[in-house]
Amino acid sequence: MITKTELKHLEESNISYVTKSAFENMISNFYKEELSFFLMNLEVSNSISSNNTLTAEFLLMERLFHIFGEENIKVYRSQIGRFKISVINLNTFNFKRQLKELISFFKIPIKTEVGYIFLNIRVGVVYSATKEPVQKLILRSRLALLYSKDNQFSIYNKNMYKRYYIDIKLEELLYDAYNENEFEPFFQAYVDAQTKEVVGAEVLMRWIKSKDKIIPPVLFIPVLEKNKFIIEVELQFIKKLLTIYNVWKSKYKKEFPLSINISAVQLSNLNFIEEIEKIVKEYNISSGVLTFEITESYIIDNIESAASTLERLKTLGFKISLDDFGTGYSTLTHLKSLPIDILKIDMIFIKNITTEKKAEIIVEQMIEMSRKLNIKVICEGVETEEQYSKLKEMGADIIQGYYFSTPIPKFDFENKYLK
Ligand code: G
Ligand code: G
Ligand code: MN
Repeated sequence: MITKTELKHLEESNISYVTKSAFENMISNFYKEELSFFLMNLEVSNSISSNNTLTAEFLLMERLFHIFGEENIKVYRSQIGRFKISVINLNTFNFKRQLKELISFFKIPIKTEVGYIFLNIRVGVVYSATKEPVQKLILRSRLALLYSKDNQFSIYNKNMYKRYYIDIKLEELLYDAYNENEFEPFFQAYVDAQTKEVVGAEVLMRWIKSKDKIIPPVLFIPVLEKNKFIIEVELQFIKKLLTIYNVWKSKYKKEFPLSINISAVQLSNLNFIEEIEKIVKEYNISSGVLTFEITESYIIDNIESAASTLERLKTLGFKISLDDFGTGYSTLTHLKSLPIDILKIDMIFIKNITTEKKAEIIVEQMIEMSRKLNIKVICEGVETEEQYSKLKEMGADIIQGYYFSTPIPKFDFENKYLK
């Protein structure tokens, strides 16, 4: 724990930041002297309040000096919480180890006498061996920062440039697509394993760029997640989905469950959940119709906040489905403590179920365990008759996969299953 006196002391310490031009000159000189060095582009921020960003900066400097040695580093502070730092005379191995040490200090809240300080730190790194003019090195470190995650560092590589230009272009196109309302739900049937009846569907987003250009989510959702635009896009998408649903409901007098995928960025956004609540009221959707599919990795990465977010969704009447189950380091313990209604066994297990005894045993056990925990099981990626029969035999609840249907547009889904 850091005492009040230590904090005060820290804040009164005289940190000597260098100016921008001094920093740039210095790097040029490193070159002339053939010194090897690392350039870090570092961002430190408070997770919630920003009133102690300055304290954060002091803590950061204290750690930096402690880990790298005050004599080895020079710091230019470009904005509040943003720094460019050069570290000289190091080998890569040491540098990575020290960076990890720095980051691990910020990973858990810092306890002080006046309360905890929650900080995020991100670091983009470039190594001098790339021998480029200063401006280019700085740009590269910024790119590396852009592609780093909270409490991680990323080291510049050439592909980042390519990715950057593609991402910028894609961002613009995605913004146009949002304005043109081009995101469309496709539907993939959920089938009762015992009766082969269609009992619902997974809704999968597609970007219909033009009539014959259908873009799958893997190509654009990561960009939307990065710039957080996924929130707006998904809300627009859900409105479109619920409009379709309500038309079907009154036309066919049928209600059936729909599963929507949501990612970590969305679940961590309080406003997103409030907006969903409003939309569901506005569209008069019965409780229990919507299930949210969340991935196992979201829970692992957000273990503290996940429980309360999921409880909140449950209170609002939504069901929770754990997607891609078995692909992370498995969360059997979480199944007990989290409010999960459905578990989706990932297709990597289903794939080998008829050829590998081990896969068969694992799936059988997952089904058995879920039954005991009163959790429904969906088996993803069923592609063959043999796989289907096996799963039916094992007592699986619901099946999804190309054996029954691929994800299809609304008209096909309506013609195939609703009429
Ligand atoms: O349909 P396809 O297999 O291409 O989907 C790939 C991934 O995209 C899936 O893992 C799915 O979870 C994700 N995905 C599909 N639709 C949505 C959506 O509306 N929102 C989010 N966040 N992810 C989606
Ligand atoms: O991660 P998530 O479970 O949300 O991803 C679902 C995706 O899996 C869908 O986008 C769909 O395209 C894909 N999928 C569904 N059924 C099958 C299948 O039987 N085989 C394969 N290869 N992919 C499938
Ligand atoms: Mn899914």
